[in-house]
This record gives sequence, structure tokens and C-alpha cells, in this order.
Amino acid sequence: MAVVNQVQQPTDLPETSLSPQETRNCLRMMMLIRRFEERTYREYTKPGHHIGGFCHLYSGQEAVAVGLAAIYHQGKDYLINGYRDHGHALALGMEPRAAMAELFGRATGCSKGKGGSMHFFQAQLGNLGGHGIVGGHIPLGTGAAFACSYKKNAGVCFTLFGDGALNQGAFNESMNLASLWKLPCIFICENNGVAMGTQVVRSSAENDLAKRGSAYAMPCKNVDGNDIDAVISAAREAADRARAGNGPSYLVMNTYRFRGHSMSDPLQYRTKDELERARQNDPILIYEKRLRSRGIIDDAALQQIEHEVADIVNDAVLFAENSPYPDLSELYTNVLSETYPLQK
Ligand SMILES: Cc1ncc(C[n+]2csc(CCOP(=O)(O)OP(=O)(O)O)c2C)c(N)n1
Ligand SMILES: [Mg+2]
Repeated sequence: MAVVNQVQQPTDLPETSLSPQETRNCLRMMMLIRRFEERTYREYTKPGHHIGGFCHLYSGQEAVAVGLAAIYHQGKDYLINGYRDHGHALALGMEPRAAMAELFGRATGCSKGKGGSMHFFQAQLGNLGGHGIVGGHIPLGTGAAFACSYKKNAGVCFTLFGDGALNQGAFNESMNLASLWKLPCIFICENNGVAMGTQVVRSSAENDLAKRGSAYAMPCKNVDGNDIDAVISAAREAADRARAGNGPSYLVMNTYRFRGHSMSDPLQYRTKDELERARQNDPILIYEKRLRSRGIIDDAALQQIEHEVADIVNDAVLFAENSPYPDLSELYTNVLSETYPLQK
């Protein structure tokens, strides 16, 4: 669909250097992720539901994943993250069908139905997946950044984790080594203020989480993680630096998750007021408002996107429902490296 009001050039675009069409695509992707996540919630909670096991929704944090995807160099870069991984996978280009089928445990899922919510992978796109051990994947991201520097191809690895990972040894060891060896690793803390039910103020002696980076002699800063333009410009600066061989950076994207930690979280640690305040800072509404004021989008365009993403998600659910479960003969395939078969 055509971009609204193409003649009028926005005055404040150079900050992110995205074209009007690209900004519209970013908004659309954020809306798709939100729709996908909220449908996942419904599919999980309805009687006789198809989705089981751990499931962590990304609603509220979309600006981070979509902002990173906007500067991601397909074919060179990597991205690795924790278990709250649906949004990043979709933003990097995973088919919603493959994502929903994975949640349904079907053979057509991105991890052949064996990973589920916490283990979305797509190696062709450099998506090194979702990982369940808090902080456990940060050394893997550092290793991927080492591979980029070894290949000298100006690729970088976006290594994401939550605020709950900062007191893990693996985080601190990785930050040190990446800085010492000037690895092209962009460490990104998605600070939603809470690890399960534990607020940052109850787990961290220093509440300004960005300061941790200065201990490892790398650029570090707080970023408004609800503002996709802020995400893009901070991430681009860090990526440019890494691509030029000047080493890692550490960004704290301050954001909020609207849903509970997982599907079993009754959210008793939150007040109505807090949630209301957060809703006013919804990253999708912030961006929608900005694009309206720039003349890039209007009511009709927005409605059109809403219909498009609803259709895509409905189609993904139908596809998942009609897909087969993995065959029993697949029990031991793709579980560990094929060079280490488990057969007797
Ligand atoms: C090493 C380890 N310890 C504890 C857990 C249990 N656990 C799962 S998620 C989680 C909270 C992590 O919070 P955060 O890193 O802030 O990410 P968020 O869920 O907010 O995205 C914990 C403690 C785990 N998975 N791994
Ligand atoms: Mg958190």
C-alpha cells in the first residue's frame, strides 16, 4: 500500500535515516508482533489449548527487537537472546507460520516443533536463538562476535539479555573478554525492570544498570527502549563502531512488559496505576503518533495494517493447527549435534 503523503518530507528523519516506507514497515512489524503475542496468550489460555510448556510474551518491548532489525545486516550479523524470543525472530524475518507452529509443537515449526516458545532459531538469518538459562547464552554471543572478527566481514553480534542476567558471572566474563579482544559484540540489556517478580531495585546494588559497562572500558548508555528511533540511533552508533573494528558497546534499553513473566504469573507485584502509566508509554502508540505527525500514516493506513496483521496471525494459527506433530522417528534428530548421535 502506498505511503500516505509522500510529498511531505519529514523534517526529523535524519536521526535514524529511515525512509517513510521503512518507518511504516517498522510500525507494521511492531503491530504484527503485538498481535502475534496477544493471540498466543489466547491460544495458550483457552480450554483444550494447543500450546503448552513455558511461554514468555514480548508485548510492550517491541521497539527493541524491531529497532535492531532495522539496522541488522542480513548474511553477516548475528542475534542471540534469552527465552523471551518471539519478537526478535519475527522482526528478523521469520515466517509467522513457522513461529506459531513451533508454539503448537508441530513439525513445521522453526525448530521442528521440538523447541517451543523458548527456542526459536533460524540460522539462515543469523538468529542464534532463544535460550532458557539466564545469562547462559551471553558467552555464545561473544563467540559469534569472535567469529565475525575472525572472518573480518564487518558483521556484529547483537547479544540480548534481561536485567536479571547482570549478576551472572557469564555476563561479566563476556563483557571483559569482548572488550579486551575488541570483539564486535553489541551487548543489549532489555531492562523491563523486573526479573520474574523481583524488581531491579531489590537485586542490584547500583540501579543505573548502564554503569556496569564502564567497568569493562566500553561505551555504555541508557536508551529509551520504548522509542524505536532512540533504539535505532543508539544501536547504529554501537554497530558502526563495532564494524569499524573498535570493539563492543553496552546498551541498556529501558522498557516494560505488559504481560506477566510467563503464563503462570498472576502479576500480583503490580499496581493498576503502574500498568496505566506504562500503557501511556506504549511503544506502538508513541511511534504511531510520531508517524501521524510526520504525515506518514493516517487512520485509513493504520486500519489497513491492522487488517493485514490480523490476517497474517489468523493464517499462522490455522497453519499450525493443521500441521502434523513430529514423527516418533524424529525423537533423537536435531537434538544434539549430528556428529554426536545418540543412537545405540
Ligand atoms: C541460571 C538461571 N537461574 C534462574 C532461572 C529461572 N529464571 C527464569 S527467567 C528468570 C528471570 C530473568 O529475568 P530477566 O533476565 O530480567 O528477563 P525477563 O524475563 O524480564 O525478560 C529466572 C530467574 C534460569 N532460567 N536460569
Ligand atoms: Mg527483566
